[in-house]
Amino acid sequence: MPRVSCCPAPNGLTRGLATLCGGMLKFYYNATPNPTKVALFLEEAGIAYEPMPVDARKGEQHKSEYVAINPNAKVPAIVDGDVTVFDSNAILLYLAEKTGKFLPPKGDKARGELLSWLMFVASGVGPYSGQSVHFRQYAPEKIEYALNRYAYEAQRHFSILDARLAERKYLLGDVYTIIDMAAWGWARIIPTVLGESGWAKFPNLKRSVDEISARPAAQRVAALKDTPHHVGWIDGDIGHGPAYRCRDPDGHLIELYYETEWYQPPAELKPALKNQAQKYPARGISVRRLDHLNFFAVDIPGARRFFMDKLGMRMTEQIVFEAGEQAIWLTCTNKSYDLAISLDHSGVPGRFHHVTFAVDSREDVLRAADIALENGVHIETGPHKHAIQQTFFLYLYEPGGNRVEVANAGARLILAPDWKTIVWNEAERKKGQAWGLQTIESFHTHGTPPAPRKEAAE
Ligand SMILES: N[C@@H](CCC(=O)N[C@@H](CS)C(=O)NCC(=O)O)C(=O)O
Repeated sequence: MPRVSCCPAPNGLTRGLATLCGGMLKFYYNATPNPTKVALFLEEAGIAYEPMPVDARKGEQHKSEYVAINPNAKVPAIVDGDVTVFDSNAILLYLAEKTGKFLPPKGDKARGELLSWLMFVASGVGPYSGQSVHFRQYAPEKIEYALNRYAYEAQRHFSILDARLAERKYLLGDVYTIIDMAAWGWARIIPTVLGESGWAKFPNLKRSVDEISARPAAQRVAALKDTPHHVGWIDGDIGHGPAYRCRDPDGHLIELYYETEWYQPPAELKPALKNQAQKYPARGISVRRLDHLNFFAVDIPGARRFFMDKLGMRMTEQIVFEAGEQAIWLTCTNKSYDLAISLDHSGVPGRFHHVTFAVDSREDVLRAADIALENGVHIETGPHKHAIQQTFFLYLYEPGGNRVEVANAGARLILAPDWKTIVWNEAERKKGQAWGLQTIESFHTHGTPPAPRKEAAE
């Protein structure tokens, strides 16, 4: 099972859950053949990209913002920094040359062959297959001449690919290249292009399509089509190796990864006992661990289903009012919660609520409040004891406006595999926190980034 990046590391290292933005290659696509071959390349090459769905059924390809990217008003297109590339085969060539991946080994013969087959797919396989689908499925009247003409030409082009693959593993020989990806984009829908018996005459092409479709990258491409959560892979980031990115229903960007860089303390922070991450600094208050994250969400049931059904987390506590679910506490370890999600009353999706650092004792939380007071750090509420999960808490705003919680390391262990979610109702919540402190109003509205209208009234 991959690590969800909201799991705190046992050595106290933050495997921070990244809410990231900006700078990434933008991929404009829908689930049709030309964008799909580019999606395959992006996945095969492990290029991080931001999926930018273009709904052609709603005519989004004709919007002026998109036509500024692709004057041909079709998908796919990419925006890579200040470079914009449209037309699927041009994109494949651009990305292959940029990354040096999925091209034949250097040499004139291979280079010439690459260009010939790429143009063959671009000018023959794609357009004839596309027109065959158009006249079979979309033309308002069935025109026999057009049906036969395009089916015949599509079939003739596929038979040239099939004959080539009878003698070699891939279209250029032993090496898997962008030509195989370009051909795969169309060949995988042969039954749509030629009808149910379409595969009968192309056993070699079928072998190639099946082999490519079984590659993990092609399966991730299928996921792009099948779920709105999929984002893609990145090679790695500070402290961790390759990560799979997806979005929860509110739009928070989530990373899943396994390989972790373990913290090595510098010489002056080496602990006396090696089963401790670093020396106790004996200054201010010391953080024991990154305890949990709290997101705001406008759709709590959607968030619950995503984190439980898709990522396998368990729900230990929950607030449910007559009006619906208000908050959930989820775990992916044995600690009673790693992630909490609260209803955002501002109605703005995808916001951050707080991050919690756990300290050793309740006394440390009181000391943190004194230090905040002395240093002009805004105390939102607390110290007090939570009713839910029972930790001793203090909420502060760091200078950037993000809420930070300092809490004692009081989250309990959930060892029962059949733990039953504790559900709190409205009357119970009206009693306030454990010792009666009412939950402060800003707790339901203050998040980052700010929600302009609601927070102005705060
Ligand atoms: N030569 C272009 C053709 C692109 C193309 O025809 N895309 C289709 C989807 S596969 C499309 O955008 N169709 C919507 C439309 O025609 O309005 C390429 O290879 O990228």
